[in-house]
Amino acid sequence: MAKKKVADVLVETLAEAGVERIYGISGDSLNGITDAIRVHERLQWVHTRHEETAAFAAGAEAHLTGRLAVCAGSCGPGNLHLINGLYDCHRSRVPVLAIAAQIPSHEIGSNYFQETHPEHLFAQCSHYCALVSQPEQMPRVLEIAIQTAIARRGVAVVILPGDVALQEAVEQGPRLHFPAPQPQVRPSDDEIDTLAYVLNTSQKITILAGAGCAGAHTELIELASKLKAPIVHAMRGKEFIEYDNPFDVGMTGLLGFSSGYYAMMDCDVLLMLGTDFPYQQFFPKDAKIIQVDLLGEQLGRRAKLDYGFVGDTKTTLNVLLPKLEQHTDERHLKISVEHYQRARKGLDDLAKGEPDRKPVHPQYVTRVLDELASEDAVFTCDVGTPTIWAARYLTMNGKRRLLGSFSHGSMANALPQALGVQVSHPGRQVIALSGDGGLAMLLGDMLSLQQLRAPVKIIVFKNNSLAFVELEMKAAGVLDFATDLSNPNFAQMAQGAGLLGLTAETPSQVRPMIAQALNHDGPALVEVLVHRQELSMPPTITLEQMKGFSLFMLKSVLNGRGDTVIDLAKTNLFR
Ligand SMILES: Cc1cc2nc3c(=O)[nH]c(=O)nc-3n(C[C@H](O)[C@H](O)[C@H](O)COP(=O)(O)OP(=O)(O)OC[C@H]3O[C@@H](n4cnc5c(N)ncnc54)[C@H](O)[C@@H]3O)c2cc1C
Ligand SMILES: Cc1ncc(C[n+]2csc(CCOP(=O)(O)OP(=O)(O)O)c2C)c(N)n1
Ligand SMILES: [Mg+2]
Repeated sequence: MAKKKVADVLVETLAEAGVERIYGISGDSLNGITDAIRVHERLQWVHTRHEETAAFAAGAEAHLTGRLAVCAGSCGPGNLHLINGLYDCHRSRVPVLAIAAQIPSHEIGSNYFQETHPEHLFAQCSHYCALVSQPEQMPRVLEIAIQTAIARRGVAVVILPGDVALQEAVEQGPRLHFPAPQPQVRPSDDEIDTLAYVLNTSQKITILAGAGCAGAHTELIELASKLKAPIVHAMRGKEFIEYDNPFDVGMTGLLGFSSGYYAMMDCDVLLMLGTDFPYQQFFPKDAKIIQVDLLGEQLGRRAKLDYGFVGDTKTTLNVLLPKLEQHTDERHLKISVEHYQRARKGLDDLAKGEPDRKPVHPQYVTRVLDELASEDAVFTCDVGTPTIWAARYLTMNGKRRLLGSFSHGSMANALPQALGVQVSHPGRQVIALSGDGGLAMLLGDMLSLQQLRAPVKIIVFKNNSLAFVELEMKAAGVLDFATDLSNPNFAQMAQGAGLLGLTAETPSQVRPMIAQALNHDGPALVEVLVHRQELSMPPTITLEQMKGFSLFMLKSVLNGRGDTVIDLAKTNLFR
């Protein structure tokens, strides 16, 4: 029998770790690996058109499954292209392994053709990055990378020169055979007693919950019920917190609801659970703040704390709940929930389509999509105004999922993330809410949908501009410039690439066309000609107030129309 090569051991080790596919683009330095995949019975090669797409796609797969996903790039420019997508994976704390192929090992250091130094390049977007320079290191280095990506939830990179991949292996297969550890992380008994005491002796408690509450919905609702506390959520928590939740008062932050803002500002105690909500100006100054997070280094990062505890949300709440007394004063909760209902109604009123009134309101498009999408649809939204529409008009239900580039904030994420979700979840309805700028940025991977038979549905918010940036420019008191987009007919381009392509110009076309796309047996794109200045900025704020501030530094929440920024800092908290 032919001796195994290092590349064979790499592929077998990945398969043994539960990896089903590798996203990437082939190249000379990757030949050993792609050839080993070719003959492997289970591992699949997913060919994208840009390595950045491969990294975003792997991150999306990992987000959905919680398990390791893998991408690869050839030496030099091939793996350099992975970087922005990997930053997104790393910031979103999803376990992703990147294989960065390297130039021939004996040329390293000679400024050889395509030479780069991935150890430096990937250092900031990974927890682990190591060069395999000898066969003896494999599979140990790969297994360390896998363990690091999973345990620290982020990116790990293995750098493998093409010639080393083709050398004879020393070890013949994976070294590690043990089930994934399932530790239970929670504060000590004394700390739980302290936490219970503080909560039992406080009134007007608000919970700020984030993505770290995934899997703890029941416990979170029970907690809010015991404390009579409104629950504000941070954006990445939306998919886990908003549904079946009578305590929901919406999101806070610029894209949030005034109700979320007030519930946080007007509390005596703020209890942060599994959140890294980044905007300091939205935290109360006088309230007592308590934070529980799985990672100790997250404590106090965003707001000054009175108490910080390390624990997994579900495990912590399970030991805390029996120690909590039932609160009975419902005033704070009632005021917050009623405020939320008013804010929600204000937004819902904007999501109407008046027949044949052009251009279409993007809120209406998103509302129709929300109504027509399946019970367990997966949505991805581009950074830009699609993030606003997704945050405000997509309804989560515990089965649906919502992904974006929420922590890294990179444009062009929606299509690549949708691709990764669709390839790894073939039966599921996957919908990308794309900006016209975002779609164009990684447009090449529209072609991958047809090639990979991935029936992703793309909804393009065609406003012929970088509209979110226009908004930021208005907020900063500068005239909009450099934001025009002269766009092609995306529907025709889609048709040319083998997708169903449709253009909706009027509100009355929106529903039938989205329905047609969702029912289409294959990839489809609907471009909707939407209002460019849907959120026209804000006559009530003076230039002087704005100057020097980015939109995100303002202590303000965009109201539904965006025609006023509610300057909450100056508003009386009376509701
Ligand atoms: C254009 C744009 C506008 C945005 N505007 C807003 C806005 O207005 N409002 C808003 O909320 N966001 C907004 N965001 C998103 C924002 O940047 C953050 O990504 C988001 O608020 C963070 O959400 P999170 O705290 O739920 O998730 P993360 O930032 O992922 O934080 C999760 C936290 O939970 C911890 N954790 C993980 N697992 C567990 C566990 N099992 N138990 C306990 N802790 C755990 C983690 O260590 C981490 O600290 C915007 C993004 C973009 C791109
Ligand atoms: C890679 C990258 N480049 C630039 C930006 C700055 N930026 C944020 S939103 C945005 C505009 C997005 O335009 P589009 O996709 O058309 O969405 P719109 O806001 O117009 O709906 C830009 C340029 C970014 N976040 N990421
Ligand atoms: Mg645009």
